[in-house]
Amino acid sequence: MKRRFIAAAAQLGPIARDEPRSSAVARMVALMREAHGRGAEVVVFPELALTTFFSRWYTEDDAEIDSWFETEMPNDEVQPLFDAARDLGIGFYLGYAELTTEDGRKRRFNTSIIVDSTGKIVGKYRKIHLPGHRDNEPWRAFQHLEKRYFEHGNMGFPVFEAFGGRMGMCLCNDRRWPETFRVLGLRGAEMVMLGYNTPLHYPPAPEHDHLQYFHNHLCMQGSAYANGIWVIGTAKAGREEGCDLIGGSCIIAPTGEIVAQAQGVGDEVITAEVDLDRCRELRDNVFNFSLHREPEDYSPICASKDR
Ligand code: CDT
Repeated sequence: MKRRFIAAAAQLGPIARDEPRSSAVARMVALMREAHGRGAEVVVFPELALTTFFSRWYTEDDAEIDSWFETEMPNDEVQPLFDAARDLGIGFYLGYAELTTEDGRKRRFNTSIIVDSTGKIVGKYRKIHLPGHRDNEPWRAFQHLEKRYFEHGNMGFPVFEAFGGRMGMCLCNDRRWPETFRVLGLRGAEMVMLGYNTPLHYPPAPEHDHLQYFHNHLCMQGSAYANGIWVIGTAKAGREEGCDLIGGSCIIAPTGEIVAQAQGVGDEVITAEVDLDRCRELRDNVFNFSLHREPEDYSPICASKDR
């Protein structure tokens, strides 16, 4: 595939608690068709794009938790998205909740995949920075129980050859951590795709609520620039089960400039022309890692913490 192509972010508006996956998938297929109509060859969907953001509710009921997860990918309900991708010849990134058996036990991950234009899964990532808390905290207007419902991702930050270049992935809270992008950048990523579900209200520090859109773009733009990579960030947005999620889906050039941005908080496609060779503008110059990085002075970054 050529290194210059049109990419899309396909923002989703809210998904209701009782909305079936088939409906979310039909919405995504419609967005994929629109993106394809605008010439896009890659489309990025949000984090946990098949269901409502269930981490806002506390439950101890294992069966209820499992009901939010996928045991296979693709499965019957998601297959239409893979079929559309193959028919249109378009690749995509998708976030979903993954239930699997590994090391002889049941495991749950917040996962994303890259699917190529033939409908084949060519990359997988499991979220590393899980925000929020483990136990019920009734003082909050809503819970954020990712630490309860998901395990820490066990795949590191891999980079995959796809779409004519080197692709990295991350998920939501990962984007706030410069380390995410630096590891991907060191591995040669030229584009990082990510989906997010970010409430407008942050219960532990509500004085930052008015900064949610700013912080969203700040971290992605800064990391795009500091690593010379394209970033596509896609929201699930709008008022979902009484909880407002930010929009602001965007495509960011390696210079840190936003080159396309969603205008609303509903289902919306944005597109931009991406030239992967533009990464060189940064990576051959101000962020030439082999010439200018000083890792000997960065050792605290890699010191381990008590888990
Ligand atoms: N999904 C996700 O990671 N959301 C977090 C919310 C803030 S932390 C409770 C985020 O970083 O956007």
